Amino acid sequence: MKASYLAAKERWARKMAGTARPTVRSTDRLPPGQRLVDNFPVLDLGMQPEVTRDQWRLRLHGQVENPVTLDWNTFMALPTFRDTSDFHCVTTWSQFDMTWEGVAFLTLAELVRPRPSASHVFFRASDGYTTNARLDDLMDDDVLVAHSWNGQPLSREHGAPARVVVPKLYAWKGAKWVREMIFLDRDILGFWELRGYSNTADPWTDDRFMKEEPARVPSSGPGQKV
Ligand SMILES: Nc1nc2c(c(=O)[nH]1)N[C@H]1C(S)=C(S)[C@@H](COP(=O)(O)O)O[C@H]1N2
Ligand SMILES: [Mo]
Repeated sequence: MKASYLAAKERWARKMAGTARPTVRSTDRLPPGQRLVDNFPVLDLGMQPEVTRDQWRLRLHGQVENPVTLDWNTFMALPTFRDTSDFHCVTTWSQFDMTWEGVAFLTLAELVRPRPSASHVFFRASDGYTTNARLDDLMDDDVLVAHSWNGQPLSREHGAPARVVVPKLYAWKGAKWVREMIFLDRDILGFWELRGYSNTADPWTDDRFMKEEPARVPSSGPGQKV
């Protein structure tokens, strides 16, 4: 097991025990090119699917030992994780101290047990949106599938009933209305990653756009086929 993973897991365990301080990623809390806002803008593809808790399913599969499909009750029966983190959108707004509640990615990973071959995760959402991330970036103490924001259940426009939050990456890496996570042994680009946004999406290095040649956009449907 990687040392970085063990360190993340230890930080997370301290959060679960209620003895941790919020993660500090930089002395300058506002990443380059960002401005602080105190509202919570809505960004989507022009539609906000209505997904009830009864309809909602989260399917985790691919390069894992134990693929699962969680319904709302099974999801809510997993250990609750509450965490406060900063949120950075590539369109240059950031908001500090967002408190999310849900299930830690580390808990979901423990449940499905990624195979050694798993290196990336591809996310699908109910509005057709897709995004992708490296498993190493997800196996961290502040990544979760959230059902609540600042003490209230997520509203429809912010991804109800549940969304992914990956605070250390630009916010497009967190799928609202998430319904599927596919563990892969390779990287497959998601919606914005195919449309010229950076695949690594690191706010601290102003890593907004693809530096190489823009990826080819497929003519039909968002994202690539998996
Ligand atoms: N399903 C889905 N998830 C999504 C998006 C989307 O269009 N569809 N937009 C992304 C982008 S670009 C951002 S900045 C954040 C915005 O979350 P918010 O609308 O709650 O602020 O959601 C991300 N997750
Ligand atoms: Mo965004």
